[in-house]
Amino acid sequence: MASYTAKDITVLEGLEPVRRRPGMYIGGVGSPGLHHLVWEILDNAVDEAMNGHASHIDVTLHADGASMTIEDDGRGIPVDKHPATRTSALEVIFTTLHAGGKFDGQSYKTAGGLHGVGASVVNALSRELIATVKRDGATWEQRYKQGAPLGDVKKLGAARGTGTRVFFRPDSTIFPKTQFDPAIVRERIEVASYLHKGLKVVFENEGAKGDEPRKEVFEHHEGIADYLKKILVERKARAVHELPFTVTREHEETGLKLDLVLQWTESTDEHLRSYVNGIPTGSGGTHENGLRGGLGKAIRNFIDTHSLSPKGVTLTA
Ligand code: 28F
Repeated sequence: MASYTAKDITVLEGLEPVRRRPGMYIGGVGSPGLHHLVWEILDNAVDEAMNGHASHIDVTLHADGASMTIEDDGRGIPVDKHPATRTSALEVIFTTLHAGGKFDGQSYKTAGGLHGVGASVVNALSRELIATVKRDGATWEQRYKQGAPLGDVKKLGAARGTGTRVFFRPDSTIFPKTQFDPAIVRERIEVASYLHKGLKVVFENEGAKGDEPRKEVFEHHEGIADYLKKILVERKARAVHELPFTVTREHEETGLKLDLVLQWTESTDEHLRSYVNGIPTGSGGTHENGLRGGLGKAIRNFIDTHSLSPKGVTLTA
């Protein structure tokens, strides 16, 4: 037990607890819980992009309004069989609850969790889920019902490229309402596309909720600088300088990346947003407070040198 520490433990268990007490895993079975399923799958695709392996994500809300397909052009979830369990990695990811800290001695950790971890929760709470992987020159597929595989991983035929696609239909025996809200999905995709510079997300609403079918492309090459511009327009805050202040740094020791944009405006109020790996870190946390503390001097200096004292500043980070 010498090298065995609590943080290395990976507990793998079946999905029954998820169906028995869904609220423990997705917060509840109302609208936020239903949309949580989308965020779990979308986050896995975004993680694959953040790790530098994918650049394009397609999100489709199907015409019935109660099923979705999310696809990335990443490496594709491995389909080979684990020698010890004789089960494919794909099946393990979709049918096993990952309660631990490491996976197979290799860490796939991101701030949002372990790579692929939420997929089994989505599967458990779906009446139908189809995982399709393009990898090693072929297309592979496995289908599930309420989290249980309907068969083995099947090789469907030759394929070009790589990637992962997940179709799922939430289970109406779990969720009283299974209709997704296109506006909620759209907003989440839009923010993700600003936070992850260069990521391209195409959102297709096939016509759910009686909407006209439409496709929207979200891609921002200037990342949070573009987000800041949009926020200024929304808040009707007029800029006092054209270009935002930007800080883009990578920490030498840890490789952690910092991305910061600041804009002074004529508005009297201050506005600050912060994220860690795409997840909002609200007021009162160390990320915002640390930034505020360090920025205080910079702000006072800017105000003094530009004689802006009667007016406020808008800070967006
Ligand atoms: C539409 C949702 O879930 N995309 C994902 C990957 C890629 C890898 C991966 C995911 C491997 C063994 C844990 C590929 N090649 N989109 C997604 N793309 N998960 S989820 O790996 C998971 C680990 O078990 C991947 C090499 N390493 C990782």
